[in-house]
Amino acid sequence: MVNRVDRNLALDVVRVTEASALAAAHWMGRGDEKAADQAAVAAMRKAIDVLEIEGAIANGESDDPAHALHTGQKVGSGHGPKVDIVLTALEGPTICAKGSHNALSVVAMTVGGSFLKVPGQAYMEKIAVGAGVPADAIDLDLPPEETLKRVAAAKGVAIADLAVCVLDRPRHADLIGRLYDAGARVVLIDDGDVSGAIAAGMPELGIDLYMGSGGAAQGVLAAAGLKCLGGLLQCRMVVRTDEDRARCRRAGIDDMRRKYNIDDMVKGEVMFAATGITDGHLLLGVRLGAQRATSHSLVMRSRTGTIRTLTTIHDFLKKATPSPSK
Ligand code: VTB
Repeated sequence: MVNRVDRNLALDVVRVTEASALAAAHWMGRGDEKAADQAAVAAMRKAIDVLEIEGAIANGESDDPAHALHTGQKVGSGHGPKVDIVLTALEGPTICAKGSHNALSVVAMTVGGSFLKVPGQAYMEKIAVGAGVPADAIDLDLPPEETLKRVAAAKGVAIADLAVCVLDRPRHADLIGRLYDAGARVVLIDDGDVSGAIAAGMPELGIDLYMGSGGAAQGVLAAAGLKCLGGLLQCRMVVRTDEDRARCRRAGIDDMRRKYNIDDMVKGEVMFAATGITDGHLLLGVRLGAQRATSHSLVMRSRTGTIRTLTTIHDFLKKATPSPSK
């Protein structure tokens, strides 16, 4: 029974990420992050409520109960299986506003499992790699040079052949310098570390590892994607202030130094769907035309390991999507 439910749902879920991606795409390159985000959130909420599920958002877009996709929000028709959900209607509002790379819409669901609850506005240290690397190569307490050595050995390549994706932030200056000194290549991204981390799980994308700190909710989304891909990810909360500590406690996290592996963040089988908004490592963005648009999505299930890539043509004459000009 559960099998059939998650089989059918996986393809329903991609309609949700398509809807939010299309809505955000109308705001791509318009310099207005807020409008892009609001459009994506409204479209995602509308589309997700059509699903025949009794859904609850484990990590939403906000902790504010007034937000349409807040943590704890019930979504779906209310009839159907109980489903735990993590999502982001627009991962990378700044990228979308600037017309830059790696903006995505993402939804992951589990029927009968659960996701690690993390506070909003929180950060996690992260390290991700694809399948085929032994689990002990990935440990946040290892120096980056040692991680590179272990991953290169597992892949049968030299460190110079490895490409490491890192968010381009001043806080990563030391890490980036050490990666260069060790001989690795560094692929710097402006935002969008869900895309960067999951790309490390897909060998053909030219990213071997993801390293650095980024949004905590994005860490759980990446865990869902990498679980489907058989990759490895380790995350740990970044706790610098008393307020960080209090936020973690409110989310139910008491051990601030705990290192979370994928199965600690995503319990049970998961379905994952993502649609590209702007071009990125993982997916092409939406192509908007006058009467139609093309979107590119990834749909995956951890139970079967099936990875589907979907190119969808949307006909605006038959099905309207919200646009800023209308
Ligand atoms: C990253 C990035 C996201 O937040 O997680 C980032 O991948 C982390 O925060 O797209 P900082 O920008 O403060 O470094 C996002 O940019 C989402 O806002």
